[in-house]
Amino acid sequence: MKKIALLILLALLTNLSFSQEYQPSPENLENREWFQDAKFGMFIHWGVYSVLGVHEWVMETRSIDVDTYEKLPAFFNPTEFDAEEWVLLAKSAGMKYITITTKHHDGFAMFDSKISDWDIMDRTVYQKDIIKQMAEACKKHNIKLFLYYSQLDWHHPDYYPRGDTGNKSGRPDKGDWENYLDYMNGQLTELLTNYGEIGGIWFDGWWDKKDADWQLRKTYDLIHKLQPQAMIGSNHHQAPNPGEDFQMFERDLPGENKGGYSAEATVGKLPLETAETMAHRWGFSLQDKAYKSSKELIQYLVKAAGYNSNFLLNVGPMPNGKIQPEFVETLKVLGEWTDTYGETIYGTRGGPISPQSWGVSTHKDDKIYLHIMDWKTDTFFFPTIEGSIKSVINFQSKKKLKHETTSSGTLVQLPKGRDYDQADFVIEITRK
Ligand code: FHN
Repeated sequence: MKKIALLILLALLTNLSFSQEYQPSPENLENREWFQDAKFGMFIHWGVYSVLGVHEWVMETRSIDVDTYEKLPAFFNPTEFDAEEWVLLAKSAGMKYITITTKHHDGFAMFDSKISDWDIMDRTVYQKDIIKQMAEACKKHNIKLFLYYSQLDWHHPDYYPRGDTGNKSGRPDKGDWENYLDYMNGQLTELLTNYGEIGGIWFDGWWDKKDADWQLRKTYDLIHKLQPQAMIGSNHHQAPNPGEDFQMFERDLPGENKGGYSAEATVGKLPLETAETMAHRWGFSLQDKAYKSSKELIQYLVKAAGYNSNFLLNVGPMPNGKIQPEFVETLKVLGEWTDTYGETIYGTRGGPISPQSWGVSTHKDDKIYLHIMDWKTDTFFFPTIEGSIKSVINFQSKKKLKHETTSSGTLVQLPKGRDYDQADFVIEITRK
């Protein structure tokens, strides 16, 4: 009898550990490699909140209740929106993928959701599926599409018990959490069946209810079943959970905590991504003029690559469907940079020299690229690297750089009179 009980227990445990272990499919692993090679993506925060020109948190920060907020979609009529224009803008900046908000914390679906009328089709005069248009344009121009989905919902009554936010929405103090999870899984099913092959799902908002039973495994399994290649990432600001395929950081390079979100975000082994925005806010904000310069953004992209991470750069389009001219201008400069220097980041991995105060290194095959971003003299020393050095050149001019290697490293003579303010001076080292 005891033996039978033990066997049953063993069987249960084996089954449990089997079901707990997530094995990414070959397509998923391939997508992860592609993702790491891609390096640069465009993040798009767009929703009906753009009408108010404040930011995507306006419902919460201005304490707008659900009934009042429901008046907003009527004003959202982006007649100037041209998905192809956005995709081509991203492409010309050197971006290889786009991650767009399908539903932010206000719960409003920017796609045709049959299981909700809180969506673009039922509440706006515009009545065109934004995600469909983006999916088609991305496919046409060979850009992968990732879908942002907020698990946090300030509108749905069943997002209950409420979390840290969304408590001023005037919803009744009741709700069925299981119902909400079904709704979320239902919308994810729509997103994964109606828009062709997608790159992945970018979750956000878990942090609002850290102790809730999110049943992540069920949701993650559903996604991987519908689209095995789809990479799952969650901006929960923590180490990755089982079932996730990439790890993202908000306003921080992996391992740093300058943005204030990453204190608990231990860097795991999955492909990495860091998200920053072109000004300060994510969603369109009329008053936000904290535009980052093209130099800052180039250096962010390069640093991300040196940290073995992708860079997801955000724009918050205006309610008319246009991306503001300040962003377009900067993206053009980024495009000029990626045209010239793209080779030193795309397809590379971080290292072999760990990030330093002067900059970072990237490598691919027999090449190592030293990205010097802050160095004000004409001689430059780098420590010993594995293998012997065949050549050291100025990546941009392709001219050889005089250098001398000793047992501790190599001293390089940089071009006299170079521009010390250049965003990135790249030394290309070829190994034998
Ligand atoms: O609350 C959101 C915020 O609006 C924005 O979407 C960013 C993007 O990384 N993530 C959340 C905060 O962690």
